[in-house]
Amino acid sequence: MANLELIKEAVIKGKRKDVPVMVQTALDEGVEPHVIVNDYLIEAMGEVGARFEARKIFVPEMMIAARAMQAGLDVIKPIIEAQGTGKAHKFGTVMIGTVFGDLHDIGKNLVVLMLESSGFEVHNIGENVPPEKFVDKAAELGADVVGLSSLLTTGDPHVKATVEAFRNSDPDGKIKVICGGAAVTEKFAIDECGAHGYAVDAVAAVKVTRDLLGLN
Ligand code: B1M
Repeated sequence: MANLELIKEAVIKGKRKDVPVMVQTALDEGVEPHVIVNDYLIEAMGEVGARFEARKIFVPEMMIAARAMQAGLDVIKPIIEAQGTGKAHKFGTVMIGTVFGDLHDIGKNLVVLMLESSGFEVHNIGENVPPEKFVDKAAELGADVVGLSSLLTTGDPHVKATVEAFRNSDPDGKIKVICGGAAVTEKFAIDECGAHGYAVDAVAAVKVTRDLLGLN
């Protein structure tokens, strides 16, 4: 039986070649993909963050760990996609990006994956996205829901400015705006920025999206 703790350790140490092999072994042994993602890959990044904060590791090690995590996720992605509802393009169109000044993409990409496999048409507009690009792209794509991801507390003003830009361009609130990411709280997103929704993780992002579109 695979020792799943070793996957976590391998991500923390940035073993990009070993992680996919270990993840595949765990899958072959019947471990559920969401267990590997939530309990080991995401946990590993939490530990990486803690070590960075404690100045035990620095940006290069954090980057190497992120690549190892991504390599593990790449093994799991097709399985989660295949488990999807197969009803893409029927539930609604979601557009998602990481706010201006922020280059973190792993969590956002997980949210994209979960939404896609839950039957939404999802447009990932990338990272470091300024408010005006959010607004213009949402109009161009005919988005029903827009997701903002923010990992840096320095991104707070950009989250606020982006939500505000939607309130100005769409005063009736036809486009629902959801915020998430480690830097955002429900209070900040909804009470202080005026977003329609907040989601703590990728699973919650699907639930909140469904709620806002009246699908639950
Ligand atoms: Co950075 N980083 N980082 N980083 N990084 C954090 C976020 C940090 C908390 C680390 C720490 O100090 N403990 C800290 C922010 C502190 C703060 O603002 N309070 C930090 C910092 C400071 C920085 C730099 C400024 C470091 C520097 O240069 N001195 C720099 C900023 C660069 C920039 O963006 N301009 C930087 C750079 C980097 C790397 C490039 C090295 C790398 C990112 C690689 C990449 O994304 N491709 C990196 C990493 C890996 C991290 C940590 C360790 C891990 C992030 C991650 O991928 N987590 C992170 C520490 C941490 O989070 N514990 C840290 C796993 C991922 C699955 O979780 O992204 O939280 P997360 O996503 C979750 C939820 O948040 C949620 O669902 C996801 C799945 O459950 N979610 C949403 C996310 N978006 C959502 C959207 C939604 C709904 C839910 O709706 C729309």
